[in-house]
Amino acid sequence: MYTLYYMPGACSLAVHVLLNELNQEVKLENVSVPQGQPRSSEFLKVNPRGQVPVLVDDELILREGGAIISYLLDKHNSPMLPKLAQERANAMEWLMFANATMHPTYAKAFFINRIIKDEASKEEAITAIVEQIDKLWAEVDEQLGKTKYICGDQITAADILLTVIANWASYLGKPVELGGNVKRMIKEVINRPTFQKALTDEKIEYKALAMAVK
Ligand SMILES: N[C@@H](CCC(=O)N[C@@H](CS)C(=O)NCC(=O)O)C(=O)O
Repeated sequence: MYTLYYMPGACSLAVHVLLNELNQEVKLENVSVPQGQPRSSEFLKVNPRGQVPVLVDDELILREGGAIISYLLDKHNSPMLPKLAQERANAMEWLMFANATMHPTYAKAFFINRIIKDEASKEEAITAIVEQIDKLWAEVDEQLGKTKYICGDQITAADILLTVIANWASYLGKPVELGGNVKRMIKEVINRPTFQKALTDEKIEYKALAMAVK
């Protein structure tokens, strides 16, 4: 059985949903702590960076979301990560866009919210970051104007991760612009029983659609 170290609603939620999609049993380890408190020494032994997701599969410990997602989808032969070179490259590009471009842009805002105490400076920085986030979602919206899911008719891991990230709007303190195509894709994804089960198990609400402007 897999073990997934997670924090409710974090990027680890995408791995949780994918494990459900793959019909895999998982032992869930919630490692969240109140803000400012250190993570448990037990978890820091598994990941000294203190970040989620971490997936344990027997002897194998994986600590990067992109590696975990591609490992699971390959191992279980899932169409959520295509095999053919060009289709796979396209799916990987969008997965990396979600994980290495969209995700860190939100992370900048969370960092600033935590670190900067001066309200005016904080406001200025967060406004600039939300402008960047809006531009990234506009790119996603344009792509979804051409295809049902980000890579075509087949849902891929990038759709799941983007849907998870969109729900972080509640931590920004400012509304994000989500276009109509993005909202349509998100509705499809959150209506999947695998997504609903993960939300219930992590005890979180999906608020991104209600909070979005545009
Ligand atoms: N590069 C890592 C980043 C993971 C990451 O930033 N995880 C966030 C949650 S979405 C986290 O654990 N944040 C808590 C922290 O950095 O202390 C990955 O893609 O897995």
